Amino acid sequence: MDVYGTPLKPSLHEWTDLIEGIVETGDSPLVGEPIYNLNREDTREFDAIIIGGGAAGRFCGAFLKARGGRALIVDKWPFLGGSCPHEACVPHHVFSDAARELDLSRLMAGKLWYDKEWKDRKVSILEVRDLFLSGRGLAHALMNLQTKDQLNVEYILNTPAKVIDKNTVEIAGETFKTRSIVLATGARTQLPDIPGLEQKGVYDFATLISDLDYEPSKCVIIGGSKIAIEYGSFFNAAGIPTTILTRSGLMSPNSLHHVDDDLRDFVVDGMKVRGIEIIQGIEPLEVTGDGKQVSGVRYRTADGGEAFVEADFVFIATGEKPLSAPFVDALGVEVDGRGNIQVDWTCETSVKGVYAVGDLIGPPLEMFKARKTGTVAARNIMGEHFEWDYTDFADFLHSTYEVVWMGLSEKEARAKYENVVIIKMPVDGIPPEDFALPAGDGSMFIAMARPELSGFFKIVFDGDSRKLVGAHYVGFGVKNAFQYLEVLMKQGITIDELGQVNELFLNDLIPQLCRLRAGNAVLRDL
Ligand code: FAD
Ligand code: COM
Repeated sequence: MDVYGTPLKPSLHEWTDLIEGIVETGDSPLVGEPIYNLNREDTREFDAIIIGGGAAGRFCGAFLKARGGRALIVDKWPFLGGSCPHEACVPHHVFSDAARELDLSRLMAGKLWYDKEWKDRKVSILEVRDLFLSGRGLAHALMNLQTKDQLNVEYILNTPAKVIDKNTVEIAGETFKTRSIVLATGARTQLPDIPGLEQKGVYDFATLISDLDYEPSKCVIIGGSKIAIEYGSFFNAAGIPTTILTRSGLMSPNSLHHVDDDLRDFVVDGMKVRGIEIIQGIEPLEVTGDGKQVSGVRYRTADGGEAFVEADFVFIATGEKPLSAPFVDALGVEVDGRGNIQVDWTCETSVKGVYAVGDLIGPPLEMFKARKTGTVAARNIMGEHFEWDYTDFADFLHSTYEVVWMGLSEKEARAKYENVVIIKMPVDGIPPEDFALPAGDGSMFIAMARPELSGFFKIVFDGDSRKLVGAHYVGFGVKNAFQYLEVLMKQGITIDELGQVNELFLNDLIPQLCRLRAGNAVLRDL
């Protein structure tokens, strides 16, 4: 199918039908047919052919085009945007919104207009999944429409690309020449090496969306990743008894950096309060079952014994592995022990003129890194020398709360600075059930009904320079604030400057508490 050169054609809704015909129903004549948005009259060589049109590849193509270059994005799916709108971040946020609503309903059961039945009610996770599916087509369509009609980037979809050499790519039997190649094929779930995974009842984030066809009644999660916490919190909030089996501790330094101990305790204790069973230090041995349907998980316990937990739903959240093998074979690009393609800070691989971006180059597997590495590769391909170090960044996850952190944990700050000053809520020494703070925006019901669950707040200063060096928050609605606060922190913002910020919500704790202390010539904890 050729869609090039007809502005706003397909329309948004035509794109939706076209994509859904291929992805959802599989009854479209376009199944297996490439979709060409390609200017065949343009005889210029491509500056880059981008293999994979997810966040990393799409942003690479858009930036390169904006810099005056010619980019061609190729994706095996019939839409751009990749895993984020299809099966990863977007459903994750739908599920986390559901978890938050459900948690509030349970905490408020019998109060105000919340039925007292909410306490024990089970809800359908299929319905939440289907709500996501009902909106997904438009998100896919928007990606295709925006990239074609607003960003004017050429692409070929619904067909895989095969790299022949560093200047040649084969797409649907046709050979295309290019000055450089950008690899952006992302990552998939790394399945543990244990028997029983082929049985019905074993899912990951992707097959949960594509395959789940029953309402689980008992869930076991294998793994301790962010996804384990996020999806586990959702399943549990939906009323499915949930057990998390994890090798290392949840939110451990192995998987996440800069996590403050008090913040971790608040999150993990909060999950336990809500009934999630968390078993740490285990080794999964087998997903049991009759060969057709799972019955549970057998695992080695931390003390070397064996144990079994029953389940009709096993969710794998053991991390992801990059889809790099074809490029090692075709180009000989260097990878690390996990298969992550090795790049320098310009995103160039060990093969000159070949770049790699997004999840394919390893952690952090986050949208900001995917999109920005795409633009980093584009800048360098277009002649600008541009380096970006993405190893330090503000981070977040969801439990039934939004959990956000940046900069140094208290422990890290104490190791680095002599005079560390901490401002935090709740206050040490007062029982949390007597202390309805932080009571951030969106937590007011919880603060009044269950003060001890209202949230957690800590900011960390170097008392000598008065500079902010870390911030940690559990509550709602702070991701936005922290993404800008991180920039200010990196620029060296002080407690005095933070105290000058005008708060829009009365309990925005950073400005008000900084203001209360900023008058002190010698800073003190609060
Ligand atoms: P992808 O989006 O996976 O894109 C790769 C593309 O390559 C795909 O479109 C695929 O079809 C294509 N492809 C593969 N092989 C070929 C081939 N041979 N030829 C052509 N095309 C090919 N990050 C956040 O920042 N916030 C979140 O809330 C968040 N939630 C997440 C929730 C889940 C459950 C998961 C799994 C991840 C989440 N992430 C989140 C991470 C985020 O989704 C990824 O970091 C991001 O999508 C990676 O983008 P990418 O372009 O590298 O890869
Ligand atoms: C967003 C996908 S869901 S992309 O980053 O805009 O391509």
